[in-house]
Amino acid sequence: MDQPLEVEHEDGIVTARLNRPQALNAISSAMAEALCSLLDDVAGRRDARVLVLTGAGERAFSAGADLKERRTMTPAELWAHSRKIHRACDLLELLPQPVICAIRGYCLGGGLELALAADIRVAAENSEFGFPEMTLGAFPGSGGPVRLPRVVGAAWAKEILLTARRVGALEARERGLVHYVVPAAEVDTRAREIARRILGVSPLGARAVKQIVNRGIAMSTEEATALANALRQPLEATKDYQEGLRAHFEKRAPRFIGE
Ligand code: CO8
Repeated sequence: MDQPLEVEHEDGIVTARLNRPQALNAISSAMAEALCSLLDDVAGRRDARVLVLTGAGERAFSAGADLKERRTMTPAELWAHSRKIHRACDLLELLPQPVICAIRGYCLGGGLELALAADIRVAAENSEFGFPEMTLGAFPGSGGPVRLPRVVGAAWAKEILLTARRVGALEARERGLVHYVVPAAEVDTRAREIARRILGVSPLGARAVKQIVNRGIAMSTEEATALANALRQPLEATKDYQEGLRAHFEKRAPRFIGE
């Protein structure tokens, strides 16, 4: 039987592919579970430098929580399923390594919540984004109303949430919801190009800067500066810092080891 999540490790890049294309990669309990255990594993791996999250097929990154499975659930099971998707989103955001989300087609509900928890989003021209939850009697429960305004600002976030309308790729880029819009056939290539650039920077620096941006945005300037200093100072005592300086003067690419 096909796995709900396909995973490949190659040269420091972990690719995780939501793999239920016949159901537009709807997030089943099994998929959410698999994603959580992968993220728990990747968080502790030094050989994993970047995660690329994508969806199988051309039609969808993910059309959100698996509504067919949810139809048969008791209220307790529904909440457990929602919590699991929320946990996957939180683990993505908190993952020490940078996360790139490669999106083709529908990116709705829980799918958009996963994408919002990533650091960089590359979208195909055919992508469509939205939160249909408001039409389902609830609201996005995995961090959508918290993360969306932090990415695009409160005014636009409210309009998208309150109207539940679907947004095309170009509008998404204009609003800063996605970083790049490219033809569908080029989405994976662009995501890998970005991943390879990240492989070229200091791994310890990348982890630290992700933390500062994620946590600093909710802090006062003073607190965020103190956090930046606390994370920055130890880097100067690392082998990678010496290697970076050496490589600069030797006019070559640095060979970082994450120490
Ligand atoms: N769950 C399960 N199966 C799905 C889902 C889904 N979310 N989305 C699509 N599918 C399945 C369809 O049932 C269909 O399967 P089948 O061929 O076996 O009937 C197949 O994927 C293809 O879908 P469609 O035939 O519907 O394709 P269309 O191109 O006609 O439409 C749409 C595409 C517009 C994306 C449409 O499928 C759709 O509206 N899907 C549901 C989108 C949605 O509402 N997602 C949000 C879910 S809620 C969520 O993610 C938050 C967590 C839960 C909170 C719940 C609050 C009540």
